[in-house]
Amino acid sequence: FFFPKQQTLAVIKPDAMEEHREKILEEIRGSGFSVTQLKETVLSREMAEEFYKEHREKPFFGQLVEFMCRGPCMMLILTKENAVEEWRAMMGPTDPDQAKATCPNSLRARFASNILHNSVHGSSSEQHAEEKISFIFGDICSDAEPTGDGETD
Ligand code: DGI
Repeated sequence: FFFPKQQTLAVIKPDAMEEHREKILEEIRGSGFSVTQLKETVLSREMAEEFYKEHREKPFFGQLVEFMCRGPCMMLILTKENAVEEWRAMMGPTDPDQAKATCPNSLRARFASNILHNSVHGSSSEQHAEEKISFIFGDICSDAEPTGDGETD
């Protein structure tokens, strides 16, 4: 089957940054994803709230936001055919207990501590990917704009 190239947003969450970041990056590259953008950032509370706004009404929203801004995250744009689905498959289910039972090779089965501290994020649809990529990387694109100091291309 042929799938068109697709982009997704991947995040290495604060719990995985110290011990597992390099391993996760290595596995991403080894699985045929191109890392087309990458940046390390500490989310502000406001950004974390906006990032997970779909979960605003959930009982775990407060702890989710707290966790996501407790330290640096690695933000990545991954490009590959069928990237959204393939990255979700590589992450495994949200809950690492379920991941261990059903997808023992997945990143969450190996690196996540619990359903909240679950190491990685991936967009759940192409539309979400587009929205979150411009939310996270929109500033980089505007930084790259000409500064208007007389230089032309
Ligand atoms: O897309 P996922 O990250 O797999 O899962 P999601 O979009 O349903 O939830 C977003 C994040 O919210 C998830 O990665 C961790 C957290 N979360 C989800 N369900 C629970 C949860 N946190 C707690 N404490 N309890 C939950 O049931």
